[in-house]
Amino acid sequence: MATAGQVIKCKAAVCWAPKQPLSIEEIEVAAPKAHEVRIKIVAAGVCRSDDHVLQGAISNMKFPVILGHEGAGLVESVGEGVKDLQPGDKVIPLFMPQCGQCRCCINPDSNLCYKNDIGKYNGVLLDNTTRFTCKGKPIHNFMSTSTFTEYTVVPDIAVAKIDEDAPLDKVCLIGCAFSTGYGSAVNVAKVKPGSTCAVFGLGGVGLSVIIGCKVAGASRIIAIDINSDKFEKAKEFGATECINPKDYDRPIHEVLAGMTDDGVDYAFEVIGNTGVMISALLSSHFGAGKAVIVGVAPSDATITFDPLLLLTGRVLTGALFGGWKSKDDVPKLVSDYMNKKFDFDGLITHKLPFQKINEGFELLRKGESIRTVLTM
Ligand code: CND
Ligand code: ZN
Ligand code: ZN
Repeated sequence: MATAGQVIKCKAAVCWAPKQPLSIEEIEVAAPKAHEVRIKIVAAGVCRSDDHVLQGAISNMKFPVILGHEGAGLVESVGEGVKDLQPGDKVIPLFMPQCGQCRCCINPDSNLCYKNDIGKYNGVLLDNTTRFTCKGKPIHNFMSTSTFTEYTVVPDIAVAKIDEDAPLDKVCLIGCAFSTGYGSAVNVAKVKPGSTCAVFGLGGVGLSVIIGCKVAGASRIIAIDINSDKFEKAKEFGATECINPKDYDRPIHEVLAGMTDDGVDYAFEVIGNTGVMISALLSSHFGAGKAVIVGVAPSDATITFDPLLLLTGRVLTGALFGGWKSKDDVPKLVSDYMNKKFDFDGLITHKLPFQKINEGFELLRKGESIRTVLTM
Protein backbone atom coordinates (compact mmCIF):
# COMPACT_ATOMS: atom_id res chain seq x y z
CA MET A 1 0.00 0.00 0.00
CA ALA A 2 1.04 3.58 -0.68
CA THR A 3 1.33 4.29 3.04
CA ALA A 4 3.75 1.42 3.82
CA GLY A 5 6.88 2.61 5.61
CA GLN A 6 5.38 6.04 6.30
CA VAL A 7 3.89 7.66 9.37
CA ILE A 8 0.09 7.64 9.07
CA LYS A 9 -2.01 10.50 10.46
CA CYS A 10 -5.45 9.37 11.55
CA LYS A 11 -8.16 9.74 14.19
CA ALA A 12 -8.03 7.94 17.53
CA ALA A 13 -9.94 8.06 20.82
CA VAL A 14 -7.30 9.13 23.32
CA CYS A 15 -7.78 8.53 27.04
CA TRP A 16 -5.68 11.33 28.58
CA ALA A 17 -6.74 10.44 32.14
CA PRO A 18 -9.45 8.38 33.87
CA LYS A 19 -12.91 9.75 34.77
CA GLN A 20 -13.21 11.99 31.72
CA PRO A 21 -14.62 11.40 28.26
CA LEU A 22 -12.39 9.99 25.55
CA SER A 23 -11.10 12.63 23.22
CA ILE A 24 -11.07 12.15 19.43
CA GLU A 25 -7.68 13.41 18.32
CA GLU A 26 -5.49 13.35 15.27
CA ILE A 27 -2.56 11.04 16.06
CA GLU A 28 0.51 9.80 14.21
CA VAL A 29 1.02 6.07 13.85
CA ALA A 30 4.62 5.08 13.04
CA ALA A 31 5.44 2.28 10.61
CA PRO A 32 5.64 -1.22 12.11
CA LYS A 33 9.09 -2.34 13.25
CA ALA A 34 10.37 -5.93 12.88
CA HIS A 35 7.73 -8.52 13.78
CA GLU A 36 5.00 -5.90 14.02
CA VAL A 37 1.88 -5.36 11.95
CA ARG A 38 0.05 -2.11 11.21
CA ILE A 39 -3.69 -2.64 10.97
CA LYS A 40 -6.49 -0.46 9.60
CA ILE A 41 -9.20 -1.05 12.19
CA VAL A 42 -12.63 -1.41 10.57
CA ALA A 43 -14.81 -2.22 13.61
CA ALA A 44 -14.30 -2.25 17.39
CA GLY A 45 -16.51 -3.36 20.28
CA VAL A 46 -17.04 -1.53 23.57
CA CYS A 47 -16.21 -3.91 26.46
CA ARG A 48 -16.53 -3.38 30.20
CA SER A 49 -12.78 -3.94 30.61
CA ASP A 50 -12.12 -0.70 28.72
CA ASP A 51 -14.64 1.03 30.97
CA HIS A 52 -12.83 -0.27 34.09
CA VAL A 53 -9.84 1.82 32.95
CA LEU A 54 -12.04 4.84 32.21
CA GLN A 55 -13.59 4.58 35.68
CA GLY A 56 -10.15 4.52 37.30
CA ALA A 57 -10.49 0.95 38.61
CA ILE A 58 -7.08 -0.11 37.25
CA SER A 59 -4.51 1.59 39.46
CA ASN A 60 -1.33 0.81 37.49
CA MET A 61 -2.61 1.96 34.07
CA LYS A 62 -0.24 4.32 32.21
CA PHE A 63 -1.71 7.41 30.59
CA PRO A 64 -2.32 8.70 28.05
CA VAL A 65 -3.48 5.49 26.39
CA ILE A 66 -5.51 4.30 23.41
CA LEU A 67 -7.93 1.71 24.78
CA GLY A 68 -9.92 -0.98 22.97
CA HIS A 69 -9.12 -4.70 22.93
CA GLU A 70 -11.99 -6.00 20.77
CA GLY A 71 -11.77 -5.29 17.05
CA ALA A 72 -11.16 -6.41 13.50
CA GLY A 73 -9.51 -4.88 10.47
CA LEU A 74 -7.21 -5.15 7.50
CA VAL A 75 -3.42 -5.41 7.45
CA GLU A 76 -2.02 -2.13 6.06
CA SER A 77 1.66 -3.09 6.19
CA VAL A 78 4.01 -5.48 7.98
CA GLY A 79 7.45 -5.05 9.51
CA GLU A 80 10.51 -7.10 8.69
CA GLY A 81 10.33 -10.80 9.45
CA VAL A 82 6.50 -11.08 9.44
CA LYS A 83 5.83 -14.25 7.48
CA ASP A 84 2.19 -15.14 7.98
CA LEU A 85 0.48 -11.85 7.08
CA GLN A 86 0.22 -9.61 4.05
CA PRO A 87 -1.34 -6.22 3.32
CA GLY A 88 -5.09 -6.65 2.74
CA ASP A 89 -5.48 -9.70 5.00
CA LYS A 90 -8.49 -9.63 7.32
CA VAL A 91 -7.32 -9.88 10.93
CA ILE A 92 -8.36 -9.80 14.58
CA PRO A 93 -5.93 -8.30 17.13
CA LEU A 94 -5.32 -10.55 20.17
CA PHE A 95 -5.22 -9.10 23.68
CA MET A 96 -3.73 -12.40 24.82
CA PRO A 97 -0.82 -13.00 22.41
CA GLN A 98 0.54 -16.43 21.55
CA CYS A 99 4.33 -16.43 21.02
CA GLY A 100 4.35 -20.21 20.73
CA GLN A 101 7.60 -20.51 22.67
CA CYS A 102 7.18 -19.53 26.33
CA ARG A 103 6.37 -21.90 29.20
CA CYS A 104 2.63 -21.13 28.93
CA CYS A 105 2.48 -21.33 25.14
CA ILE A 106 4.08 -24.80 25.07
CA ASN A 107 1.72 -26.05 27.80
CA PRO A 108 -1.45 -27.39 26.16
CA ASP A 109 -3.35 -26.66 29.41
CA SER A 110 -2.61 -22.92 29.40
CA ASN A 111 -3.61 -20.14 27.04
CA LEU A 112 -1.46 -17.49 28.65
CA CYS A 113 1.61 -16.08 27.02
CA TYR A 114 4.44 -14.41 28.93
CA LYS A 115 4.42 -11.65 26.30
CA ASN A 116 0.98 -10.36 27.34
CA ASP A 117 0.50 -6.94 28.95
CA ILE A 118 -2.61 -7.76 30.99
CA GLY A 119 -2.25 -6.79 34.65
CA LYS A 120 1.20 -5.30 34.04
CA TYR A 121 -0.19 -2.56 31.77
CA ASN A 122 3.25 -1.32 30.68
CA GLY A 123 1.45 0.10 27.66
CA VAL A 124 4.32 -0.48 25.23
CA LEU A 125 5.14 -2.91 22.44
CA LEU A 126 7.75 -5.64 22.90
CA ASP A 127 10.72 -3.27 22.33
CA ASN A 128 9.38 -1.08 25.17
CA THR A 129 8.26 1.77 22.92
CA THR A 130 4.95 2.80 21.38
CA ARG A 131 4.11 3.67 17.76
CA PHE A 132 1.49 6.30 18.72
CA THR A 133 2.08 10.02 19.24
CA CYS A 134 -0.35 12.90 19.68
CA LYS A 135 0.55 16.58 20.00
CA GLY A 136 4.18 15.54 20.34
CA LYS A 137 3.52 13.16 23.23
CA PRO A 138 3.90 9.37 23.13
CA ILE A 139 0.58 7.59 23.70
CA HIS A 140 0.53 4.17 25.37
CA ASN A 141 -0.84 0.95 23.90
CA PHE A 142 -3.47 -1.12 25.69
CA MET A 143 -3.11 -4.91 26.10
CA SER A 144 -1.17 -5.40 22.82
CA THR A 145 -4.21 -4.24 20.83
CA SER A 146 -5.48 -0.58 21.09
CA THR A 147 -8.45 -0.86 18.75
CA PHE A 148 -10.06 2.58 19.36
CA THR A 149 -8.11 4.13 16.50
CA GLU A 150 -8.26 4.08 12.71
CA TYR A 151 -4.78 2.52 12.63
CA THR A 152 -2.92 0.51 15.26
CA VAL A 153 0.37 -1.39 15.43
CA VAL A 154 0.58 -4.74 17.20
CA PRO A 155 3.20 -7.48 17.61
CA ASP A 156 2.78 -10.27 15.02
CA ILE A 157 2.17 -12.71 17.90
CA ALA A 158 -0.91 -10.62 18.80
CA VAL A 159 -2.85 -10.79 15.54
CA ALA A 160 -4.65 -13.64 13.78
CA LYS A 161 -5.47 -13.90 10.08
CA ILE A 162 -9.12 -14.81 9.50
CA ASP A 163 -11.45 -15.91 6.68
CA GLU A 164 -11.46 -13.35 3.86
CA ASP A 165 -15.27 -13.49 3.70
CA ALA A 166 -15.81 -12.76 7.42
CA PRO A 167 -17.96 -9.67 8.17
CA LEU A 168 -15.59 -7.54 10.27
CA ASP A 169 -18.41 -5.59 11.97
CA LYS A 170 -19.63 -8.88 13.50
CA VAL A 171 -16.53 -11.02 14.02
CA CYS A 172 -14.84 -8.19 15.92
CA LEU A 173 -16.68 -9.73 18.91
CA ILE A 174 -14.46 -12.81 18.52
CA GLY A 175 -11.67 -10.48 19.68
CA CYS A 176 -13.15 -10.53 23.20
CA ALA A 177 -16.79 -10.89 24.29
CA PHE A 178 -17.84 -13.95 22.37
CA SER A 179 -14.62 -15.95 22.69
CA THR A 180 -14.17 -15.08 26.37
CA GLY A 181 -17.68 -16.13 27.35
CA TYR A 182 -18.09 -19.11 25.04
CA GLY A 183 -14.65 -20.49 25.92
CA SER A 184 -15.29 -20.06 29.65
CA ALA A 185 -18.13 -22.58 29.25
CA VAL A 186 -16.65 -25.04 26.77
CA ASN A 187 -12.91 -24.91 27.63
CA VAL A 188 -12.62 -23.72 31.20
CA ALA A 189 -15.68 -25.21 32.91
CA LYS A 190 -16.00 -28.00 30.30
CA VAL A 191 -19.77 -27.99 30.77
CA LYS A 192 -21.25 -31.48 30.38
CA PRO A 193 -24.47 -32.40 28.59
CA GLY A 194 -27.46 -32.48 30.92
CA SER A 195 -25.84 -30.27 33.56
CA THR A 196 -27.18 -27.21 35.38
CA CYS A 197 -25.41 -23.85 34.96
CA ALA A 198 -25.78 -20.44 36.62
CA VAL A 199 -24.49 -17.32 34.87
CA PHE A 200 -24.12 -14.14 36.97
CA GLY A 201 -24.01 -11.00 34.78
CA LEU A 202 -25.70 -10.80 31.39
CA GLY A 203 -23.53 -8.44 29.36
CA GLY A 204 -21.81 -9.38 26.11
CA VAL A 205 -19.46 -11.74 27.92
CA GLY A 206 -22.11 -13.38 30.17
CA LEU A 207 -24.54 -13.95 27.30
CA SER A 208 -21.67 -15.62 25.43
CA VAL A 209 -21.20 -17.94 28.42
CA ILE A 210 -24.87 -18.86 27.94
CA ILE A 211 -24.23 -19.60 24.24
CA GLY A 212 -21.37 -21.91 25.31
CA CYS A 213 -23.46 -23.69 27.97
CA LYS A 214 -26.17 -24.31 25.37
CA VAL A 215 -23.76 -25.59 22.70
CA ALA A 216 -22.25 -27.90 25.38
CA GLY A 217 -25.70 -29.37 26.05
CA ALA A 218 -26.56 -28.00 29.49
CA SER A 219 -30.17 -28.79 30.32
CA ARG A 220 -30.72 -25.86 32.69
CA ILE A 221 -29.14 -22.44 32.31
CA ILE A 222 -30.11 -20.02 35.05
CA ALA A 223 -29.37 -16.40 34.15
CA ILE A 224 -28.90 -13.90 36.98
CA ASP A 225 -28.75 -10.11 36.75
CA ILE A 226 -29.85 -7.11 38.81
CA ASN A 227 -31.15 -5.57 35.59
CA SER A 228 -34.24 -7.55 34.48
CA ASP A 229 -34.13 -5.83 31.07
CA LYS A 230 -31.35 -8.30 30.22
CA PHE A 231 -33.60 -11.36 30.59
CA GLU A 232 -35.18 -11.24 27.15
CA LYS A 233 -31.81 -11.56 25.40
CA ALA A 234 -30.67 -14.20 27.89
CA LYS A 235 -33.67 -16.36 26.96
CA GLU A 236 -33.03 -15.74 23.27
CA PHE A 237 -29.53 -17.17 23.71
CA GLY A 238 -30.62 -20.21 25.73
CA ALA A 239 -31.31 -19.30 29.37
CA THR A 240 -34.03 -21.58 30.72
CA GLU A 241 -34.75 -19.43 33.81
CA CYS A 242 -33.94 -15.84 34.77
CA ILE A 243 -33.70 -14.45 38.28
CA ASN A 244 -33.09 -11.02 39.74
CA PRO A 245 -31.41 -11.05 43.19
CA LYS A 246 -33.36 -7.87 44.03
CA ASP A 247 -36.59 -9.89 44.00
CA TYR A 248 -35.47 -11.99 47.00
CA ASP A 249 -34.74 -11.24 50.63
CA ARG A 250 -32.51 -14.31 50.92
CA PRO A 251 -28.93 -14.64 49.61
CA ILE A 252 -28.96 -15.69 45.97
CA HIS A 253 -27.01 -18.92 46.60
CA GLU A 254 -29.84 -20.08 48.89
CA VAL A 255 -32.37 -19.32 46.18
CA LEU A 256 -30.30 -21.30 43.67
CA ALA A 257 -29.80 -24.20 46.12
CA GLY A 258 -33.57 -24.41 46.48
CA MET A 259 -34.05 -24.44 42.71
CA THR A 260 -31.37 -27.05 41.96
CA ASP A 261 -31.37 -29.79 44.60
CA ASP A 262 -28.54 -28.13 46.55
CA GLY A 263 -26.46 -26.29 43.99
CA VAL A 264 -25.51 -25.96 40.34
CA ASP A 265 -22.88 -27.96 38.48
CA TYR A 266 -21.26 -24.82 37.04
CA ALA A 267 -21.45 -21.19 38.18
CA PHE A 268 -19.90 -18.30 36.26
CA GLU A 269 -19.14 -14.82 37.61
CA VAL A 270 -19.18 -12.45 34.63
CA ILE A 271 -19.37 -9.04 36.35
CA GLY A 272 -16.07 -8.35 38.14
CA ASN A 273 -17.69 -8.12 41.59
CA THR A 274 -15.85 -9.99 44.37
CA GLY A 275 -19.06 -10.46 46.38
CA VAL A 276 -20.68 -12.17 43.41
CA MET A 277 -17.55 -14.33 42.95
CA ILE A 278 -18.23 -15.73 46.44
CA SER A 279 -21.93 -16.12 45.58
CA ALA A 280 -20.94 -18.15 42.53
CA LEU A 281 -18.73 -20.38 44.66
CA LEU A 282 -21.48 -20.83 47.25
CA SER A 283 -23.99 -21.60 44.50
CA SER A 284 -21.97 -24.46 43.08
CA HIS A 285 -22.72 -27.94 44.42
CA PHE A 286 -20.57 -28.85 47.46
CA GLY A 287 -19.57 -32.25 46.10
CA ALA A 288 -18.22 -31.39 42.64
CA GLY A 289 -19.47 -27.95 41.56
CA LYS A 290 -17.23 -25.68 39.56
CA ALA A 291 -17.15 -21.90 39.91
CA VAL A 292 -15.48 -19.94 37.13
CA ILE A 293 -14.33 -16.32 37.49
CA VAL A 294 -14.60 -14.47 34.19
CA GLY A 295 -15.17 -10.88 35.42
CA VAL A 296 -12.22 -8.59 36.12
CA ALA A 297 -12.30 -7.11 39.64
CA PRO A 298 -10.79 -3.68 40.51
CA SER A 299 -6.96 -3.75 40.94
CA ASP A 300 -6.79 -3.94 44.72
CA ALA A 301 -9.76 -6.26 45.34
CA THR A 302 -9.29 -9.52 47.27
CA ILE A 303 -11.61 -12.35 48.28
CA THR A 304 -11.71 -14.49 51.39
CA PHE A 305 -13.74 -17.63 51.96
CA ASP A 306 -13.93 -20.69 54.19
CA PRO A 307 -11.47 -23.29 52.76
CA LEU A 308 -13.99 -25.98 53.66
CA LEU A 309 -15.90 -24.82 50.59
CA LEU A 310 -13.17 -26.36 48.43
CA LEU A 311 -12.27 -29.23 50.75
CA THR A 312 -15.56 -30.95 50.04
CA GLY A 313 -14.94 -31.00 46.30
CA ARG A 314 -15.83 -27.67 44.78
CA VAL A 315 -13.42 -26.16 42.27
CA LEU A 316 -12.76 -22.43 41.89
CA THR A 317 -11.05 -21.41 38.69
CA GLY A 318 -10.86 -18.61 36.12
CA ALA A 319 -9.43 -17.73 32.76
CA LEU A 320 -8.62 -14.94 30.38
CA PHE A 321 -9.95 -15.05 26.84
CA GLY A 322 -11.97 -18.19 27.57
CA GLY A 323 -8.93 -20.43 27.64
CA TRP A 324 -8.38 -20.14 23.87
CA LYS A 325 -4.85 -20.25 22.48
CA SER A 326 -5.45 -17.03 20.61
CA LYS A 327 -3.45 -17.21 17.41
CA ASP A 328 -4.38 -20.87 16.80
CA ASP A 329 -8.02 -20.69 17.85
CA VAL A 330 -9.35 -17.31 16.66
CA PRO A 331 -9.25 -18.30 12.95
CA LYS A 332 -11.13 -21.52 13.87
CA LEU A 333 -13.74 -19.59 15.85
CA VAL A 334 -14.28 -17.31 12.85
CA SER A 335 -14.72 -20.38 10.59
CA ASP A 336 -17.14 -21.93 13.08
CA TYR A 337 -19.12 -18.68 13.04
CA MET A 338 -19.14 -18.64 9.23
CA ASN A 339 -20.32 -22.29 9.28
CA LYS A 340 -23.11 -21.32 11.71
CA LYS A 341 -21.94 -23.54 14.59
CA PHE A 342 -23.14 -20.65 16.78
CA ASP A 343 -24.69 -17.24 16.26
CA PHE A 344 -23.87 -14.18 18.31
CA ASP A 345 -25.19 -11.39 16.06
CA GLY A 346 -27.86 -10.63 18.67
CA LEU A 347 -25.14 -9.44 21.08
CA ILE A 348 -24.72 -6.37 18.89
CA THR A 349 -27.50 -4.06 20.06
CA HIS A 350 -26.00 -0.78 18.80
CA LYS A 351 -23.82 0.41 15.95
CA LEU A 352 -22.21 3.83 16.05
CA PRO A 353 -19.70 5.75 14.00
CA PHE A 354 -16.34 5.63 15.79
CA GLN A 355 -16.51 9.36 16.59
CA LYS A 356 -19.47 8.67 18.90
CA ILE A 357 -17.46 6.32 21.13
CA ASN A 358 -18.41 8.16 24.34
CA GLU A 359 -22.07 7.46 23.57
CA GLY A 360 -21.12 3.77 23.32
CA PHE A 361 -19.74 3.86 26.87
CA GLU A 362 -22.80 5.76 28.14
CA LEU A 363 -25.09 3.03 26.73
CA LEU A 364 -22.99 0.35 28.47
CA ARG A 365 -23.04 2.18 31.82
CA LYS A 366 -26.79 2.73 31.65
CA GLY A 367 -27.28 -0.99 30.97
CA GLU A 368 -29.03 -0.19 27.68
CA SER A 369 -26.58 -1.90 25.34
CA ILE A 370 -25.06 -5.34 25.21
CA ARG A 371 -22.36 -4.65 22.64
CA THR A 372 -21.96 -1.40 20.74
CA VAL A 373 -19.88 -1.89 17.61
CA LEU A 374 -18.05 1.21 16.43
CA THR A 375 -17.26 1.44 12.74
CA MET A 376 -14.36 3.51 11.52
P1 CND B 1 -21.40 -5.66 31.09
O1 CND B 1 -21.26 -4.49 31.95
O2 CND B 1 -21.99 -5.52 29.74
O3 CND B 1 -22.25 -6.80 31.86
C1 CND B 1 -22.22 -6.95 33.25
C2 CND B 1 -23.64 -7.31 33.72
O4 CND B 1 -23.58 -7.59 35.12
C3 CND B 1 -24.67 -6.20 33.53
O5 CND B 1 -25.79 -6.72 32.83
C4 CND B 1 -25.03 -5.78 34.96
O6 CND B 1 -26.39 -5.40 35.08
C5 CND B 1 -24.76 -7.06 35.73
N1 CND B 1 -24.48 -6.87 37.15
C6 CND B 1 -23.78 -5.86 37.74
N2 CND B 1 -23.71 -6.05 39.07
C7 CND B 1 -24.40 -7.21 39.34
C8 CND B 1 -24.69 -7.93 40.52
N3 CND B 1 -24.24 -7.52 41.70
N4 CND B 1 -25.41 -9.08 40.41
C9 CND B 1 -25.86 -9.51 39.21
N5 CND B 1 -25.61 -8.86 38.04
C10 CND B 1 -24.89 -7.73 38.11
O7 CND B 1 -19.92 -6.29 30.98
P2 CND B 1 -19.22 -7.26 29.92
O8 CND B 1 -20.13 -8.38 29.59
O9 CND B 1 -18.61 -6.43 28.85
O10 CND B 1 -18.01 -7.80 30.83
C11 CND B 1 -18.29 -8.59 31.98
C12 CND B 1 -17.04 -8.79 32.81
O11 CND B 1 -16.10 -9.56 32.04
C13 CND B 1 -16.32 -7.49 33.18
O12 CND B 1 -15.82 -7.59 34.49
C14 CND B 1 -15.17 -7.45 32.19
O13 CND B 1 -14.10 -6.68 32.67
C15 CND B 1 -14.84 -8.91 32.12
C16 CND B 1 -13.97 -9.32 30.96
C17 CND B 1 -13.16 -10.43 31.14
C18 CND B 1 -12.35 -10.85 30.11
C19 CND B 1 -11.50 -12.08 30.29
O14 CND B 1 -10.65 -12.37 29.43
N6 CND B 1 -11.70 -12.85 31.37
C20 CND B 1 -12.32 -10.15 28.91
N7 CND B 1 -13.10 -9.06 28.75
C21 CND B 1 -13.96 -8.65 29.76
ZN1 ZN C 1 4.06 -17.27 24.76
ZN1 ZN D 1 -13.16 -7.66 26.97
